[in-house]
Amino acid sequence: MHTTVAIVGAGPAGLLLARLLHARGVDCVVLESRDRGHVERRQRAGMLEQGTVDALRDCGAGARMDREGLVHDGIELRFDGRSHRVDFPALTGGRRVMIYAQTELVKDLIALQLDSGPPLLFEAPVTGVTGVDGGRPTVHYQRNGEPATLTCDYVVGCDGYHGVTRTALPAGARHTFERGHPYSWFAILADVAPSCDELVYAHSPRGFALHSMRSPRVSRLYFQVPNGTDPAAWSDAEIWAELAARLETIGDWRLRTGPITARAVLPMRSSVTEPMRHGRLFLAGDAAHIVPPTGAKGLNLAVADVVELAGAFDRLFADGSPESLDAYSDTRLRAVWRAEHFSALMTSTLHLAPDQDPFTTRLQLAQLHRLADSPHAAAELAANYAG
Ligand code: RFL
Ligand code: PHB
Repeated sequence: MHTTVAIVGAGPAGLLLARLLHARGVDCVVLESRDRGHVERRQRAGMLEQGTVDALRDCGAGARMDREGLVHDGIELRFDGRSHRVDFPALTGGRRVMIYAQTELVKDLIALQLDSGPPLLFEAPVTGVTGVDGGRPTVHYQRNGEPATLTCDYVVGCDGYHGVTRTALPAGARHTFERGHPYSWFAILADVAPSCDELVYAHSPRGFALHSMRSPRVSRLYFQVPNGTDPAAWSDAEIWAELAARLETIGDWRLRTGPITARAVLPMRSSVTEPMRHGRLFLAGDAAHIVPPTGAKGLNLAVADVVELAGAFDRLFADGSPESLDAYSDTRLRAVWRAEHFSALMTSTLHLAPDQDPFTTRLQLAQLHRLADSPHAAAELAANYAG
């Protein structure tokens, strides 16, 4: 088999890139290691920036998102007995965000792809990529347990943090910058109407909590826990009590509770691999960078990478200009590091480290009061969050 662009991984980055290339008449093939059901059920992100929403609409994948997604105009910060709303449209000249689950976005993109898109092969794990320094790279993968190959002009690694394409960058040409965090997120999905209209980010003496949602009937909540926490060790009642203790810190606001349908403990990681290109191999999304979820940037960065890449391929194939493709890594790394900076700031402002001293807690509260009292500081947060 031969194609122009081989895409490794059918997460949001790989699926959207395939759509964008297909719309521009560029031939591609997507290889995904897992089966369709697994990819469609993986619970992950939920907050889409305006730019992500626009990209999905532009490629014809926005119809269900526009019907079922929840448009939000702000977030609430809760700290020190105080509540402060950050109003995105007012602070950013009209930008808004959309709550629409990554699972649903992935289902929409897969349906489009199988209906009218270029080939998408499930259960086709890629084992390696060779020849990216030469003119014709080869992607090695497994099909029904047998080795198979796909030759191509370019390879795009959209295979996430645990993928294999990153290792095709020679060790001497690749640098990965990484930081761990001393806490994880306990994540739950619950069949209960959200207790708030917009997302609530809470700094509390017991640690961070976030109230998000998936629909008018399904809530998504997170709270920080020590690394290594076993999600099965908490009863449903204990989970709700902990969330209530962290979120019910203002007035008579009460947390609604209901049946918990999914739970997981997610370790947090910050990681950037440079460069995002080597020869004919490009990296996009989590394959190149991971951010802690506090700033809700992971999925949005993955989408922005492939929008940039699709435009750059278009300029190469349509009028022979390689400049945008050559600039891809530098262009995206600047945006990636800005997002790492924002995510690190949100994370360190809202979470309590295991051995945190009271001075640091006072500094966090000073930062949060400043966000609430200074329109300038709030505008900076809004611009970063809404994208
Ligand atoms: P994905 O979604 O990880 O997709 C990568 C795809 O590549 C496949 N793959 C391979 N395919 C073929 N051959 C191989 N050798 C392969 N190895 C892997 C995988 O099966 C998969 O289908 O990366 P992508 O497309 O870059 O999308 C990025 C987003 O998924 C990610 O940034 C966000 O979901 C991050 N993230 C969150 N971000 C938020 O903004 N808010 C969240 O609440 C949030 N929760 C999460 C998350 C990421 C998580 N991971 C990666 C563990 C929760 C989790 C659990
Ligand atoms: C989510 O809805 O899953 C979500 C929202 C905002 C975040 C992280 C996760 O910062």
